[in-house]
Amino acid sequence: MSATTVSAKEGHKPPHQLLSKEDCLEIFKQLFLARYFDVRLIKEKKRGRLKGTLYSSHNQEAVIVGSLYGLESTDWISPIHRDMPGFFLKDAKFRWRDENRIGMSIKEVCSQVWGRSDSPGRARDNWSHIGRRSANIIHSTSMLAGTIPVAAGVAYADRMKGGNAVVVTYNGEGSTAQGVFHEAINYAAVHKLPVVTIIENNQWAYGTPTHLEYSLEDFARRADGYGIPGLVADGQDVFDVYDKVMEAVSFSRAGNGPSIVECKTFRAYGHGDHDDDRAAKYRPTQGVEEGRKRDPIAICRAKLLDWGYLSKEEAGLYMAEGKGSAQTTNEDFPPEVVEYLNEGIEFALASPVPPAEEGGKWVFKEIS
Ligand SMILES: Cc1ncc(C[n+]2csc(CCOP(=O)(O)OP(=O)(O)O)c2C)c(N)n1
Ligand SMILES: [Mg+2]
Repeated sequence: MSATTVSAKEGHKPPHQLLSKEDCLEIFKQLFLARYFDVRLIKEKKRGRLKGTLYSSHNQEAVIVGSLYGLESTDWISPIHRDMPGFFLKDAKFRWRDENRIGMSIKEVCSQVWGRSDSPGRARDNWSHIGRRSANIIHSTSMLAGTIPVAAGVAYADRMKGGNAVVVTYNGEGSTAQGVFHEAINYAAVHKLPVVTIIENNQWAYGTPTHLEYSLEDFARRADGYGIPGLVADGQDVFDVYDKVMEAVSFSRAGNGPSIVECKTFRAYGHGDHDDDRAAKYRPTQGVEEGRKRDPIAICRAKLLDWGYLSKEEAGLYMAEGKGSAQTTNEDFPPEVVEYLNEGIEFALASPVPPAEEGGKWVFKEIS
């Protein structure tokens, strides 16, 4: 088996060709949902209803949607700061509102973002610092690459219990320079653990461009040092992400061990919204325009048109691509997308902010 080839079978069909028309349309809608989450939260902050830093996944939605869509409910994920929609898109296929699905609801995610009492973090923190065992979501931390060793442990435990779960971890390309990235993947490789490490190569780690992060073109080549497959996906094409992640997941599920999938994408805005103005200065305008050009919603729409899954009229109904938060309106998104997020935001706004004197509660073990 070559380090780059997971499935080398002759005549092997790309996994997306086995998706139904309904699946493809659901994937398209999920791209809108992920984008809407982003632009709407920025609007909420601008109108003064939300505080805290927002880490935009604008233009990176195909990585999140395409990697999650083919997973089993029992699989585990570890989203981080760039992957907020992943928390509510896990196991969401055709059942966004189903309370029995294994993932988080939009209400949980919104109340976390708003830092309210009913959130998983009970207002002790906000944004992505959540996770839950029963949701098969590994708790996100601020320590880059810090969830990969946890993922290896989760995979090991599941295997000992006779399970067949695969654990998918999400990491920016910058985090691959961390020592723990190497240690954890090496451990997973040696023990043949079913851990798929996604590298979201959005070309920037805060203010550092990729050529100052790594001396090779493809971060997927990091895999060569561990003797595991390293695949490269077009991170703007949700179906290519789906194909590469599904190949990696099948490889792991069959007992062959871990792999890396690099998804090439582009960070459309600043590192967080606090960095938007600065990023406009440290990044060349032409490069930013170039990087934003290949919008994942537009690329998916063109494919669905080509495959006959959308008529021209249907394809033109919602045009969210290429627009920043200030340019979009609710009419650019399917109504069910707007309704779903509205439910989350209303829940968050109705949830109380805890009194300040409760701040230390649940932080340390209570000894009575
Ligand atoms: C170990 C560690 N070092 C530094 C930081 C500060 N930090 C947070 S995000 C970030 C950039 C991450 O870049 P990348 O991994 O490419 O992810 P992206 O934000 O581009 O999605 C840095 C330096 C951190 N959280 N953890
Ligand atoms: Mg990055």
